[in-house]
Amino acid sequence: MPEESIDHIDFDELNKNAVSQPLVKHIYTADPSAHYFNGKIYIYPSHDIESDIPFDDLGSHFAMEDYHVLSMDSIDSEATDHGIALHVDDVAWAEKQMWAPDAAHKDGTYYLYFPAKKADGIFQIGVAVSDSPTGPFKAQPEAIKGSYSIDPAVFEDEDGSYYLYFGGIWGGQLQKYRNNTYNKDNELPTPNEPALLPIVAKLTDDLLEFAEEPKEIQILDAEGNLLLEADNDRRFFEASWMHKYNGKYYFSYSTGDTHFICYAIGDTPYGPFTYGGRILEPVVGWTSHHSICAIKDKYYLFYHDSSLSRGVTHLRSVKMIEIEHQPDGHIKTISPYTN
Ligand code: FUB
Repeated sequence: MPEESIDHIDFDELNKNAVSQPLVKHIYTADPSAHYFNGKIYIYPSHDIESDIPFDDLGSHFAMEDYHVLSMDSIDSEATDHGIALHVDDVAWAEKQMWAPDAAHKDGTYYLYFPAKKADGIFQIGVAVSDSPTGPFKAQPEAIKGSYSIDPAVFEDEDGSYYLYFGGIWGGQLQKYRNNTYNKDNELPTPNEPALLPIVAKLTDDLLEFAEEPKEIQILDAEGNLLLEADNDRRFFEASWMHKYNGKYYFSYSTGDTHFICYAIGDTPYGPFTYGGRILEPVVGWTSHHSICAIKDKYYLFYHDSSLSRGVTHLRSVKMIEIEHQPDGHIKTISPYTN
């Protein structure tokens, strides 16, 4: 939701009408990546903090330094905060801005994927390992080779393959890359060119490296054309997520400056994906970022908003709500403040 509209919000009324409430209130949390590991819900969010860094379009005021893992015994239980799972000071290659993370589980080991800026100001994605889903996690000494930009989301397919989706424009720096190569002079495409696309790479068996060159995944309109840069209501901005439903692959993402969480449907983890619609209308705060997690036979959207901080865009709170796949495969759109 654009910041200029926040002055007019009656937060007491808005919170009363919200379809869900923050899962924790003692710290600010955002970008929730939720997983159902061994019969329990684990949420891997960003840990938002106050910062005196001036606001800019690159998100410099999102100055997060560590990660906390939350867990819930069931969808109705209180969320438990397990404390610091990883701090930027313990990541040799990273300097600042511990943005949206995700996690995976394989053979009793847990992997935390996270983006951070190096001393040269460039984002890369790292991985840290633990034998517990709540950490503490030990970071690999270097970032994942060939990784770049932000918002890693890991997807375990039914055949045991793991894929890492990533990328985000503006502060996420994706516009600086073409064919996996950085050039500081690269910018966004012009309005009538195809929009930049999210990136995916299959992971190696140890889940620590890319098993292949990262590639773009295509998001197409109903006519089979790539979405254009000017199509701000539908084109990819950041916050990749993948879930599978009824044999189809659902790639979901944020449209950033238009504040929608949208999805596109495909037949393989690599796509192509055809735009399907909106999952979530704009929330309070500039950013919108989510995950979708199957818990027993239902699907839940984990998302965030800035209602607890009364509109401070970098002080967000994670929430959850059930979503519904309709018989034709489309997902019913959620309006976050219409309870
Ligand atoms: O939390 C920092 C950034 O804001 C995330 O990486 C983006 O997806 C947006 O939510």
